[in-house]
Amino acid sequence: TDVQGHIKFKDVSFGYNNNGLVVLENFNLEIDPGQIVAIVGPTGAGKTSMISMLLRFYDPWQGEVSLDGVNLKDLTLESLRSNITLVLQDSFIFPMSLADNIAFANPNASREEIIKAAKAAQAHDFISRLPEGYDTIASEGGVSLSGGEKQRISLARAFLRNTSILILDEPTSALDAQTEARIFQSLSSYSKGRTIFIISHRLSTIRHADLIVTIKDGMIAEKGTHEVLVNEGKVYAELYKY
Ligand code: M5T
Ligand code: MG
Repeated sequence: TDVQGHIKFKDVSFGYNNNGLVVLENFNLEIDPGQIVAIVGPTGAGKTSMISMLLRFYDPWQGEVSLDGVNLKDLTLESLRSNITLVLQDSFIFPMSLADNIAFANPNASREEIIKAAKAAQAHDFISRLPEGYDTIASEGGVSLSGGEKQRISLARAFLRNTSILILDEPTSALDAQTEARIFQSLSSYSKGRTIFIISHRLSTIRHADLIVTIKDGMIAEKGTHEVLVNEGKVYAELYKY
């Protein structure tokens, strides 16, 4: 069940039931496949909430989210989630070899494919420097990895999973700016025929995204390329100053 990756939020209103507060209101966004879309906004703006609806961790109070023209509610969770890969800030590393960690969702992947994914995630160099390389056992009695190394392992895992939709929610927060920029370059070639969402507070990283969307007060404040938004001098331009 391969999907194109055409995503649409239509008149979505959403909040969490614990406090009744509205997080997103009249939220409208349409994304074509093949785009790298950066989601930007102050902390608490609703960025993670928005992508949580794509995986149906939560459903909208009103309006609908659709994939290739089909309301997400009309898809099985299994088919939806088999087409979406989500990488979060806190990466999960299993107590097994680094190769098996990267191939966790693709147990039949070849060593070549694993290395290719690791290279794209800027993980290949540090893995190669370990005495046991890709056969190094992570954590629980094995080697313990730094936060940034863990993030790169989970990015490699995500690249290898090879789904039409990839969502990165601050997955590079522990990396230096240069490594993050290199990963963004890999993303550009990886993005062909896919839809990629990237949430990052480091705006230098996402300035080359095809589309930058800023969220403020539960709504889309503006969208466009870096150049356009800087010139508009509103939310994005303000965030970009710091
Ligand atoms: C948006 C509230 C949160 C904030 C707003 C996850 C979660 C969030 N909230 C809840 O009430 N319950 C929850 O389970 O919703 O939060 P967000 O979508 O997490 O914001 P963000 O991703 O833009 O912020 P950040 O800090 O990751 O940049 O009012 O309290
Ligand atoms: Mg968040």
